[in-house]
Amino acid sequence: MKLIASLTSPFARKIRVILIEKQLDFELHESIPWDANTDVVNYNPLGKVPALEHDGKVWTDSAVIADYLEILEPNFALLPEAKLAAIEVKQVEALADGICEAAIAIFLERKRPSEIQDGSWVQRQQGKLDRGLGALNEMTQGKSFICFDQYSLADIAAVCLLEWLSFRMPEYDWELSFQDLAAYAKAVGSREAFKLTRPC
Ligand SMILES: N[C@@H](CCC(=O)N[C@@H](CS)C(=O)NCC(=O)O)C(=O)O
Repeated sequence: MKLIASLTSPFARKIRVILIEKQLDFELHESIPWDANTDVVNYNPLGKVPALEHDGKVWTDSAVIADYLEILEPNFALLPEAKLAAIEVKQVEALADGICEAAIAIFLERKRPSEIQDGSWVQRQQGKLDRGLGALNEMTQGKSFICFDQYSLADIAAVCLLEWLSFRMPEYDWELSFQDLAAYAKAVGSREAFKLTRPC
């Protein structure tokens, strides 16, 4: 099994955490999608990481890959068996991924020369970020895990997002504004799978 990933991608990190939690062996094929000589397009026509090659097929998009791995290795389940409960977990994953996309859009916009940056675009994305973290903060108040008192894909997606924010947008002090979320993320982030994949 080959994972095509960059070491700083929060979406690719979700998959690295899942592979470690499920004790699945994999070869890490590092590829940075923004590099001129990237080979990511050989695996994903969208030119995005992560992609997972296994058994002659290539799976793309972290949510799809997460579903695939859940079927491939049901041990150490990251989704509840009941279908509706599983959708609840996937809903939180979609929220975390959506917040991440908004944050990355801001990060990329800020890399452009300041005179051509679009302030109203950044503001729109910032709204998604603030409201999204507010929602996650409510979901984690006084809780160890987001869904059903159980570690799940929802927690993996949320913590990969939150740690990416601390890594790439340190000026956005989300830990101060969302203290329940910060305490939750610190606890979940102490798991070995997060320590082994933390971007530095
Ligand atoms: N929805 C996708 C998002 C993946 C994504 O945006 N990955 C970024 C790296 S963090 C990427 O490869 N960007 C390259 C590009 O957009 O061209 C997923 O969950 O896998």
